[in-house]
Amino acid sequence: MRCRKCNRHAVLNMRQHKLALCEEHFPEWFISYTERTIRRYRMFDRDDRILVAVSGGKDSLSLWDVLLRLGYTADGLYIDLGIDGGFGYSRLSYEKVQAFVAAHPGVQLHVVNVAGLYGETIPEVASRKLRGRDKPCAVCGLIKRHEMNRVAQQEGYTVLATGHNLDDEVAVLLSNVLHWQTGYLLRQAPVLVERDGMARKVKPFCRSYEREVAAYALVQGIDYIYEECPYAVGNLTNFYKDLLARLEMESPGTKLQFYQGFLKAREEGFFCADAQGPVEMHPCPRCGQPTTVPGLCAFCRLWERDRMQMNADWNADI
Ligand code: Q46
Ligand code: ZN
Ligand code: ZN
Repeated sequence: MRCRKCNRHAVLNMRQHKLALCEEHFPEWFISYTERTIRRYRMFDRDDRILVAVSGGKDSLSLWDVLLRLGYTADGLYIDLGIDGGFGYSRLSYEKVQAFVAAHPGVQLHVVNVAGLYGETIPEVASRKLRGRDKPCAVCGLIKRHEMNRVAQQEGYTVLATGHNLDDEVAVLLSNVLHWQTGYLLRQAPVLVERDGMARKVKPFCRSYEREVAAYALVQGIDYIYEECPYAVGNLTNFYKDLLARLEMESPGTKLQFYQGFLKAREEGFFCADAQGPVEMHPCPRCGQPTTVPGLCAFCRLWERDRMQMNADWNADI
């Protein structure tokens, strides 16, 4: 396979774009494709201060790299979840983030240590609250969202960027459609506008295939953690990703069409009207972040040790 631009050996053949590129032209294309996604969905501009949530994985570190190369003001946020999984997952992830920072003088990294701040790691708080009934992902997601918002607000960032790629978005979309989660479909977007004290959230890689992001990290020499979080193994999202990979194999471009078709339907108003009207939000009396039910938000209830087990739907507070 030859590069469309220079006829040299291509490092990646993107059948969905009918485009093969070499190691010089692929990263150029990938960076400009990301810029087009940022502009297309009006994610942010040069005046914004962007906080990139970095996990040490290929997606978030590649995103940070691309935003810096495009000249945006982008700093990082690493949340130490205290997950070991028998191989030091959080420690290894942090080492990758630190290596990235060392290779990019001038960038700022904010670090939140969950156990240091709140007294328990993610597995600890999850086992106290869930009593082993479930994986810690719901608790983890709740804490990460809360901390991203808190740091963005306290440090004056206007935008919170995450490295979710097309494969992530399409797997969530399939799950939301299969279960007709209309509330989640309403909120699944490349940009969630700021409101009620929550930072604007953006996903600049939402139209980029996971293998494109992986190829970008490889070509640019970005060192990232290959291992997934131990709690991600065998989850339903990965099952949907496998199904979608089979569809993509048979019919290249399926994932992109599915996702872009959904976004087009959104733009045409398909998922924009909430039958029950807009959800009323109330500020949490302790942390000030918005919550759907008056009283302490789900995050603050997590740390209420003497009260009854939380039974609220955490996702209601996204
Ligand atoms: S980090 Fe946290 Fe994920 Fe690990 S515990 Fe689950 S939610 S799988 S993105
Ligand atoms: Zn080339
Ligand atoms: Zn709160």
